Amino acid sequence: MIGSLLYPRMTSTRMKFSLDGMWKFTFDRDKTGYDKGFEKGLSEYEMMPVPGSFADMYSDPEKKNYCGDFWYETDFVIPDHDDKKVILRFGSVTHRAVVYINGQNIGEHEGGFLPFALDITDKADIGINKLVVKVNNELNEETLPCGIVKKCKDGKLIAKPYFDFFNYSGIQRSVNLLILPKQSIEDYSVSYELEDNKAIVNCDVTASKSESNLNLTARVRLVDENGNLAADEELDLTSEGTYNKKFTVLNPVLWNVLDAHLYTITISLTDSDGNLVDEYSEKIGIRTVKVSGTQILINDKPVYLKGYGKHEDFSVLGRSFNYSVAKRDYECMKWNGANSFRTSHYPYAEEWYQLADEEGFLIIDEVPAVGMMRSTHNFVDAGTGKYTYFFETPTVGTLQKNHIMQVEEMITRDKNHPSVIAFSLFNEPETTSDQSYEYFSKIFEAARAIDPQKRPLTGALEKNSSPEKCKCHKLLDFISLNRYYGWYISGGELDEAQEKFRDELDRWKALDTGKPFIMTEFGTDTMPGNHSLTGTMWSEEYQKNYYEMNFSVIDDYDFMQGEQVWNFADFQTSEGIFRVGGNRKGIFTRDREPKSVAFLLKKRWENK
Ligand code: BDP
Repeated sequence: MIGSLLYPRMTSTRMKFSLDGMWKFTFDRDKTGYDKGFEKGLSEYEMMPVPGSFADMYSDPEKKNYCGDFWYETDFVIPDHDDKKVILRFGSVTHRAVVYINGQNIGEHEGGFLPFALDITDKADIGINKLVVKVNNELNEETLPCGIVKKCKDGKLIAKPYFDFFNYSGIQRSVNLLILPKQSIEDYSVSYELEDNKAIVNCDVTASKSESNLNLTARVRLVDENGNLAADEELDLTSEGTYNKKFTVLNPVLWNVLDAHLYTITISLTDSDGNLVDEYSEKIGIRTVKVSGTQILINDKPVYLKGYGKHEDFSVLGRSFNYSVAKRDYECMKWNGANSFRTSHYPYAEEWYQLADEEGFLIIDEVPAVGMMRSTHNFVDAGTGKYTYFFETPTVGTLQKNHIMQVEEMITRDKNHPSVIAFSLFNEPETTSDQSYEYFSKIFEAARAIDPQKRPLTGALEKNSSPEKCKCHKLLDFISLNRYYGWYISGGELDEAQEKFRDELDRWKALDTGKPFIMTEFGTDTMPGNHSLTGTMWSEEYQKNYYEMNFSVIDDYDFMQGEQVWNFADFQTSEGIFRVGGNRKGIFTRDREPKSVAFLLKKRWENK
């Protein structure tokens, strides 16, 4: 059961205290933390930033690459709060956490990219409390993202991800203490239908359950950007603690691509005497998303996606959120005319979506279902036809449960963002077996059931998922292709690469799926400053020639409704013979300076 994942906000009824800062921290190589009583407090420690990814703090490779258990500790104060409830909310802890207050286990969470909130009202004291978090960053095939752990002779663990990004870990997003009314707003959702000059808004509200809930009245108010009241409605009680109302907004100012218009929504609960019990406010945007034939429609108008596959990745910060980096990234993306990105390969910090809401950016929101092929070089193996029987494993049922849980958490968290126009439920799994179809049909079913806006669902398919062999493309509302013709396939031979790319797209065309396609990944590793008149691989010229070739193909197929190049910026990966200081497919360097191809994209996207 998912608790409230509402973004932590101050309102007239809610208090929020940040617990971010320097926390005590220690590795637990031999897993003796419990013997040493760490859950009650760390007897040995250094200081570590929260939020932060511990790996990039260190000069010692053993620490940077540490895999296993590690612990954090901080003291925090709960102020006197009358009869309110106290919630501890973690933005994300990678990959799993067990939380202790004053030595007592108060909850656990699996999955490193989504928030969780624990009700600690009866488990903590007014005044000072000790908070300890045991974290584990091991990878396996039963949780997301997938990988394995190699155990060395000396007992040391080494993470072997089945994915191509560094296994950054820790308390990577903010931690907040919330003081909320006993009966509070737990969740709300909005969905829209457009008719001439009006929007029909369907609003659902869930309040925390308690006997007196029946007497509470829920209201929703919408205020536009100029401060004008656009709606003020009482919701109907539909069952204990749940409320609904469909109401009309006349002449709505729609949220649009790169033309964002937001309304402030305020949900309130009042008691039978009219006293305010709880209030929650945030910004939403009125817009619809549909797939119609081979087009993706925003507010019933076709949109062509231009942009990036990204990562949360920056020097020193690792995967932790930072407003300045996010601002810079949006500036870079706007500079070259992008309108969208995919949160490859995991849900990002919530602030990314808030900024996209403000900028009019379109997000394909991806769950961390990456590494569903047994390979530490799946980016290479994806091209070779290698098959690893991933979905034929007995433990796949456990993985599926975790996968569904994360899909539900992601959609619950992100459903009200106008920027989120689709959910991506996987990246590059083996999709050629009946088992994979069975596996994913349940995942898609769960996502369809939970999304109030019934947004399009997709998943990124690798090369082995060909038109002839892929069993899962039927599940997708639009088909996302990751293809590296001219890099992993026919690298350095762009004519041959072009032929192969066209041949594959012809075969998809012949299949007549009737659906839109998006290129969700294509790109070449490129060392900035490496120039070559003959355009050899790894040079900035090769990257340009590669994209020119790919664009010439993409432009010849009407069902192609978008291109998201791989990757926005160079990013950190596990080390290996295929990676030079990480993955170099960035259009920008890791410090966000353009490679030559960025100007090519600018020219193309500003005119497309
Ligand atoms: C694809 C993966 C992506 C990799 C990319 C690459 O989806 O995570 O980083 O290839 O090789 O297979 O650059």
